This record gives sequence, structure tokens and C-alpha cells, in this order.
Amino acid sequence: MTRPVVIEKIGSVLLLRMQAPPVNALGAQLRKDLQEAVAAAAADPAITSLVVTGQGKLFSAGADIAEFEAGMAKPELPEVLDTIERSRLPVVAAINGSALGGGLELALVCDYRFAARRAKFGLPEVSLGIIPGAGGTQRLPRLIDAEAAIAMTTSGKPVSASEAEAFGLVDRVFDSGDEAVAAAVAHAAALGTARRTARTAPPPALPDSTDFVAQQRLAITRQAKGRDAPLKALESVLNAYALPLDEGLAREAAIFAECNSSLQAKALQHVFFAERQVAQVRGMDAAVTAHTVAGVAVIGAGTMGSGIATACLQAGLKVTLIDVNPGSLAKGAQAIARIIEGNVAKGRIDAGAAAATLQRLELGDSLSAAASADLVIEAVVENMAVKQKVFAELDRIAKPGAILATNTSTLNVDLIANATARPHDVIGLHFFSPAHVMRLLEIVRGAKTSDQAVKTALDLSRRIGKVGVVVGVCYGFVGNRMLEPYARDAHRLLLEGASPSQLDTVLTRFGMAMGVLSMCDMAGNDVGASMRRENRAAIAHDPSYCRMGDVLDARGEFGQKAGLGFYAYAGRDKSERLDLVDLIAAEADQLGIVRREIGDEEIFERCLYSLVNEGCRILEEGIAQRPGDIDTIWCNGYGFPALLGGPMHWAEAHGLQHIHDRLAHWRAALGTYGEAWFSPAASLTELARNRGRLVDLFPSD
Ligand code: 3H9
Repeated sequence: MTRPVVIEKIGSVLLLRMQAPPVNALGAQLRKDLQEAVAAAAADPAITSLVVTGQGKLFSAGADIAEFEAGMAKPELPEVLDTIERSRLPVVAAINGSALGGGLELALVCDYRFAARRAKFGLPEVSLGIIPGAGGTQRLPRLIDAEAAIAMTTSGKPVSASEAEAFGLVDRVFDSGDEAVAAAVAHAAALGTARRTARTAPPPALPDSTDFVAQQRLAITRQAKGRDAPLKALESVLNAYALPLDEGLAREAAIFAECNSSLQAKALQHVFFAERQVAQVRGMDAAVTAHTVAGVAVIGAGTMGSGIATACLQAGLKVTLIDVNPGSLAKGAQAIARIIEGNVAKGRIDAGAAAATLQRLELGDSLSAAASADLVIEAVVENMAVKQKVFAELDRIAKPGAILATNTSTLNVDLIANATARPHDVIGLHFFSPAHVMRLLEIVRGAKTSDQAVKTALDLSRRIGKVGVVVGVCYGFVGNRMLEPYARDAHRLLLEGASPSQLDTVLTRFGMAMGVLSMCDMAGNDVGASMRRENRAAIAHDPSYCRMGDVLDARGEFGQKAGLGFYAYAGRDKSERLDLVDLIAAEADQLGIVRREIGDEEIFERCLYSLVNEGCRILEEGIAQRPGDIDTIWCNGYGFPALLGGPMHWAEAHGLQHIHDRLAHWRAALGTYGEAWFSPAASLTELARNRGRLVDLFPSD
């Protein structure tokens, strides 16, 4: 077995190369080897100095996050870094690639930092609900100015090598990792045994402004959006200015431990691993490779089609945007140009890059323009007959082996696939609007979809910067299927007496990015109504089903785009509609629903527990592979707060038994409506009875 630290003696310099694929995480064996190598070098009179570097793309991604739940094995990272810092020999960090978290903290205890230009430097711990716990909050302020140190520690955002050089975090920047290593070795040799500075030197003073700290605290609180870790990180950084190093380090360790045992940290760390586990798809032939995708054709130049085309163009792909309606095609092309040029205005790309991106776009006014594409993504109207017609035609036009994808958000992918003679090449790629922004991509595997098509879709999602989650075929797949009971009950609660703003406030107070009725207005009440028309058979038994959504649709009150919906809009500003109360009351009257005062707790339980209940059914049916896949979908596509870990993680922390019992309560309390919609899922009932955990029924692997 290869050791995680490879040691090479170059003259009097000992080169320590971390080699722990894929990201050189500082796991137990690596820490032990590093500590032993440094200690042995100090005892060896033939060694004058050391260089630490990494193998591969990264210097190090930091501590091994998988260790956090059970606690870090000995030697813990702070202890290893302390050994390096107190060594009698100088150490040069040759930062071949990104240095994140504990990886950056390792670089900070070195005397000099030489970096490759591609390297990024960051302390992303706050996004895991923790603070840097191996000296980052104490040593970074001793090296760079307070504002930059606070920003790096509390935002988690990495900086580039040139920014790091400008801050004084890095001594020299090189074009490649190899050059950085060679220069570091030469520098270490020239140093002899001379160390650089006293480790305990105090940091420069905080900016001379009485309200500097107050301003920082305010800005961080705003950006934290309910997360505790950023303010804890600030508290720890401020200790660096008030306490001697060793005392500051001890406080940092205590704050780290406090954060790491919090529910937020558990939720955010769950989200981190869940997002990565989605790429592991059960039942896939590991030997299958992805189809090469150089050119993509997108059919339909509406909002979704142009957004998908933009996402692909921005990732460097060649795109043909196709629409048989010349007006729609021109509008779609303009929308794409606006987004790309907007990126120039925002300083994200330069004008040359924007021109090159737009040059990769071709327009076509008939499906035949898709003939040479490796991947075709259909984004036409959400109607089965129309989609089947498009796929039957594509079957004749597309080249053999091309992957044919539908961007349906609810429809049966198998029925669409069966319109072709090559259903194995057909797959669902459900993008979320705006498609060039939203991170989620549901990859819908049909009954006959080949492993190669799935692999290609997973590769594409990564390439275009999205998190692709493989799901099975059912109405609405995972995301929209769960949205259905959540939104359905919100609509029903309106008829029973809640107001749109009461409903939405309960949900946003819980942490949802947006209330469900605001979301309906944003997506368009016409879109919701048209989806219901396609699914009429399943909902016909409930005349109250999303009644207000249908009423608004019939009145042309489609939401934001119409200026009226569940709210009234002036641009993006929304206000309550007083006239809606009478409209809702009249509908309730017709349906024989007695209106009453609805408490916030009832809204909370009925909407959110219905969401969880549907999640359980989806797991029972194998539509989602594991609870973490559902969490990934809801955190990335539906604004569920990551600091609660996603609906399934949250449900477990909140109490599965309680959720089951309250669903049973509402089933009994809400008459025929309750009986129709509130039966607890079989798996939830079983888990409630046995006081079990989701993993008991739905193992992660
Ligand atoms: C820390 O350092 C705490 C200290 O301050 C104090 C301690 C006392 N640990 O993302 P990818 C795995 S906290 C364990 O797909 P990419 C990941 O799960 C740490 N595993 O690759 C995946 O596994 P699998 C602070 C890790 O190229 C595989 O590596 N650091 C870790 O798209 C590939 O990951 C961070 O928060 C880790 N630290 O992106 C950095 N990192 O193949 C977290 C990755 O089994 N990591 N894995 O699914 C990242 O942001 C990205 O992984 C990175 C690479 C940008 C590095």
C-alpha cells in the first residue's frame, strides 16, 4: 500500500509529498506519517530543512470530514501542526494546488509559502457548520490584514493565488506546481536551518475605527442567513487580536468542538456528503463509459430552452438552439446574449470570452438542425402528445448513438421513449428555472434507459456545474412529486382560512428560500394549471384540489409575469391582495368548506409533514435511491435550507414518530380531505412503530 506521505531526500532537504487521493484529505495515517517525518528530520543532523507539497490537483482539501462524527483519531491535526511549527527546522510549503481548510492551516504553520498559479486558498469550514479548528483563525490574522482574514474565515470563499500573494499570504507564485516545488526545494536548501519568525508574534492591530467590529458583525449576520458558524468564526478571529497565540488556539479548539456538535454542523456535513454520493448510482455497470458530448441541440427556445442552452454554452459546449417559430427563436437567442453580456458587465468574464461563447451558438428553425448533435435536449411545451411527436421525429433525424433527453418536469419518460425505436438512448434531464443558475439537475432513468445514457448525463451535469441526481419515473419524479402535496395543502389551507402571506411567512420563517405561494406566482399559475390538466385523472376525486391556482389561471392572474397572482406585483415588489379574500371565501363556500382561523403550527405541520410523507413513499418505490438524494434535490432545487440538512435529514432530527402521529391526527381531523391525503406512508408507520432511523429501511449504500 502506498503511504500517504512519500518522503524524498534532495541534498539536505527532505521533501514530504502528501499522496492521499482524491483530495489529500488530512486523514489519520497521513497526520501520523507527517508528524513522524517532521520529528525524525529534526533529529537527523543531515537534514537542514523541509518542503511539504501535495500530489495531484490539490495541495490538500483539509481535515477528513468523515472523521468529524466520531471524533478525530490521534494525532489530531492541531497537534501535528504544532509539531511542525515548533520544529527546529524551517519548512517551506510548495502549494501545488488548492489549499483548503486544514490544508491551508498546514501551509500557515510553514515558514514560507510558494504556490502554483492555479491554487486557491480558502477556509470553507463555515459551510460545514464549523470554524477552522487547526489554527486558521489565529494564524491567518497574524499574516494578513484583519479585513481579509475576517472575510476568508467567515465567508468560506476561497481566494486566488494572485490575491493571496497580494494579501501577503503567499510569498511567491509560479506558473506550475512543479516549478513551485523546485523553487521551494532550492529556497529550503539556501535557508540552511534558519527559521523565519517567532511563532507567537502578535497580529497587526485591528483597523483604527471604533465601529469596525460592529460593522463586521452586522455584515456577517446578514450574510449568514441563520447559520451560526460565521459569527463563531468572527469571535475566534477577534480572539487573535486579544489573546496570546496559545490561548487563542485553545479558545479556537473549544469553539470548533461546540460548533461541530451542533445540529447545523451535522446537517451541513450531511449535505456535503449527500451531494457527492448522488453520483454513485446503484445497478450501473462500472465499466460503462460516457458518450462523448461536444455538440448539444436544444429544442424549444422558450425560457427553459434558452436557459439550458446558456448553461451548456457557458461550459464550453457547442449549442444549436432550435425552434420552428422564428419569433421565439430570435427571442431565445436574445435572452442568451443578454445573460452572456450581463456576465461581462458583472466582471465575471471579459468581452473576448463572451464573444467566443456566443460564437459557439448556432440557430436552427427545424429539427433537422439536430442531426449532428451528440446530445439533444427537448424543452418544448409540457404536453405528452407534443413531446411524443418531437421524439418520433428525432428518432429519424438524430445520429445513431445520440442521447435524446426530455426536459419534462412531470411526464412519463417511458412513454416519451416509446415514441422512438431507441428507448435506451432516451433519458429525462429535468432542469430548474432559471436553468443557467439553478444547480439541480434531475436525471430521469426510464425503464429502458442505458447505463451509458445515465453516465453521459452525470458527466454532463458535472461539466455544466450542476449536481445531477438520478431518479426514477413517476409523476413529477422526486422534486415536483414532493412539491405536489406540499403545494396542494397550502392551496387547501387558503380555502380553510389562511392567507397567502400567513402561509408563506410560516414557511420562510422555517427557512425555505421562498413561500410556496410566492413560488407558484414565480413559476406561473398557468404552468401549474396546465400540469394539473395533464394529471386530471389522479386528482379528479378532490374538487378542492389547488382550486385557487385554477381560479387564478382562469382569470389570467398568472403571477409575477401578469402583475397579479396570489399577490399583486409592481416589478419584483409584492403586496397582499385584499380582493383575494372574497374570491377565496366564495370558492370555499361553493365547496362547502367552513372557513376558520388557522394557526401557524397547523400550516407548518400540514405542509412540511406532507412533504416528508411523500419523500418516504418515493423511497419505498425506489424513485429516489436514498434519503440523501432527496435532500440534495430539495436543497438545490427548491430552496430547502441546507442548515436543516434537507427534508429527510430534518424529519429524522425533528422526530419521525411525531411526524407520523401528527399526520394520523390530520387524517382524522380533516374529514374526507384528510382521509384522501394524510395517510402516513407505510415506511413512516414502520419507523414510528420501531423508533427506527431512515437508514434502517433505506441504507445509503
Ligand atoms: C477542516 O479542514 C477542519 C479543520 O479546520 C480543523 C480540523 C480539526 N474530507 O468534491 P469532489 C471527498 S474541514 C473527506 O467530488 P472536486 C468527497 O467526498 C475541511 N473527504 O471533488 C469525494 O468523495 P467520493 C475543509 C473529502 O474535484 C471526493 O473527495 N475543507 C474531503 O469536485 C472528491 O470530492 C473543505 O471543506 C474532505 N475534506 O472538488 C473542502 N474533500 O469520491 C471540501 C473532498 O467518495 N472539499 N472529499 O464521493 C471540496 O470542497 C471539494 O471536494 C474540492 C474538490 C474542491 C476539494
